[in-house]
Amino acid sequence: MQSELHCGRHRLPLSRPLIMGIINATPDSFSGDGLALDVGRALAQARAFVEDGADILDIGGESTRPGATPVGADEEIRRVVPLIDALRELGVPLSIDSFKPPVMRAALDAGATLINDINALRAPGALDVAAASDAAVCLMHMQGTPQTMQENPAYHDVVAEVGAFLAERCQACLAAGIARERIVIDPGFGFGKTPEHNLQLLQGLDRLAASGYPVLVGLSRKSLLGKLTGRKVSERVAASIGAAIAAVARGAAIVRVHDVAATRDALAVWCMATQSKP
Ligand code: HH2
Repeated sequence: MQSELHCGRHRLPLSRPLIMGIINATPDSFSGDGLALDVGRALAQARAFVEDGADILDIGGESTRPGATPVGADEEIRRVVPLIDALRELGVPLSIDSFKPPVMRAALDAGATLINDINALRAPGALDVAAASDAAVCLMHMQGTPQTMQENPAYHDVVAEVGAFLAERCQACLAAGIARERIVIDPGFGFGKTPEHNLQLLQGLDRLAASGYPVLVGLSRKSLLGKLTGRKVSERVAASIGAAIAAVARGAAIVRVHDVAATRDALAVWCMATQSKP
């Protein structure tokens, strides 16, 4: 297991769970937290996230919820670059949540130091953009595309298949010259998975963590939690915190969340009780 994640000039310790706060520069994100193009509101939210203990801010300009309307690269750049420009002064690593190479490149030029790609750098040119930078990369598993992924997801052994896919993508990154210390993996909860697949992945997370790569988990407010609790998106904070704790207990290194303060408090208690470093 590596001790640090290299994100451009940043070195993030992996001795304690890290919190990635979600900033959605979108009008249509599934959780209803989208800030559209309001840079002022996004900056206020980002500042609050950092004060509340976010280690990374993840900026997205396109919703990837099932069936979302695709957004062109130019529009995505128009949404995220002004935000990255404004958030750079906060001093925390900024992550670009995009699968499009032109968006990745524009975000890196503006100061992002992590590429969070739900497509695991499979788009033509994506690996080259990442390799030409010193940014970290988050490689996520997805079966299908956001438009079709929830139609009929199928696996023989979801943990083994997701693990094999991520291992192949890590190898592709290493072969392209991306150092191990820059790589994060993510099973992609809700991306081409039934609730049962998501549960199996959560229960089998330690098998993915055994690869030695830091594992990022994004379960915050997702439909699995709605299925388990019967609650609508706006009422899933407690379930999201439970999911973050469960993920960290199973080996997750980074949790991607909408509710930074509550997650931080819960993780602080969990870390103390398990004697992880604060
Ligand atoms: N989930 C979402 C978006 N990006 N990236 C990673 N690495 N892992 C995830 O689980 C993940 C992700 C979906 O959540 P959100 O951004 O809140 O919603 P939307 O895509 O509707 O904006």
